[in-house]
Amino acid sequence: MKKTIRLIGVPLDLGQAHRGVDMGPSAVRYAGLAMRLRKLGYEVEDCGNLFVPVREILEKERDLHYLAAITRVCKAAYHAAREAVEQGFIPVFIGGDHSLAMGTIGGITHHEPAGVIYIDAHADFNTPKSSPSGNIHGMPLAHLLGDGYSRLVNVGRKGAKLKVEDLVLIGVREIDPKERLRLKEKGITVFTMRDIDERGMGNIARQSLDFLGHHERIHVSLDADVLDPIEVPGVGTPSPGGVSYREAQLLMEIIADNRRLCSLDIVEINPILDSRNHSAVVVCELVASVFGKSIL
Ligand code: 6HN
Ligand code: MN
Ligand code: MN
Ligand code: MN
Repeated sequence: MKKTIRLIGVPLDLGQAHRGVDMGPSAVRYAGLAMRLRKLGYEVEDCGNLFVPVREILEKERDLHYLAAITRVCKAAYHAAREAVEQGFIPVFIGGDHSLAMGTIGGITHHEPAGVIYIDAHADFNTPKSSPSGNIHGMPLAHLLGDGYSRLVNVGRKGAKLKVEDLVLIGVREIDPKERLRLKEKGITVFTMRDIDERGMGNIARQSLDFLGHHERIHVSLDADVLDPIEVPGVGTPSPGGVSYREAQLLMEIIADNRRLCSLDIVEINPILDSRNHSAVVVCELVASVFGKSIL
């Protein structure tokens, strides 16, 4: 018996500057994610969306980068993740911007540690001090490792949720100057686009899974902007020179074969910047692959 997948929408757009990522959950549902997964033999339960306040009513929080509201949403995501794990579900969080990962990854690791494969054009390793933008979606990994706003570091439970050896980044090609220093100082494992170009996605995928070999459970956090914006234009922070659709498929297939996936975030899809919901459709195909779709 395959486990049941639980879909949880998180229409959060407060971690960055553009409206539209809050529509990610609708775009992904409209692209047919639940049906796609049922066809693979899973039971799928859609829990609807977590509550996220609309940006227009938070005018006063803008200069504070919506810290209080993001903290509340991350707390709700933490509890949803924790509960899904306790009840034996595989939670799939549909964002929303990447700040939600501070909640989901915290909740997934509430009882037991897990390995995290973070797939993103960006390193999301800024602190409020190192960030040139102040946007909180550029900061989730820093907070998960214990640095940044104390409120966000302590979401769900006190302190860091991940250790350096629990995390690999794949697909990175855009890092801010102080963020780069922080990554090096902490010794974070980063596979950049150059690594993928030189050694091929297959090797990078297998090395990442080996690096996390001490974990029984793997959480995947998939930022749609890792894909090349020519193929996936519907993202708020596009970065040229990204992963091709085929490379992303291979990565998903290798993760699926490895059979340790316990939970997933899909984030940063912005249907306003897309055409005909293409980006959400592409991401749904990748999700199907990470859940075991095979060509033959
Ligand atoms: N994302 N490094 C930039 C910043 O503003 O901190 C971009 C972050 C993008 C974050 O795409 O999830
Ligand atoms: Mn990201
Ligand atoms: Mn990104
Ligand atoms: Mn600021």
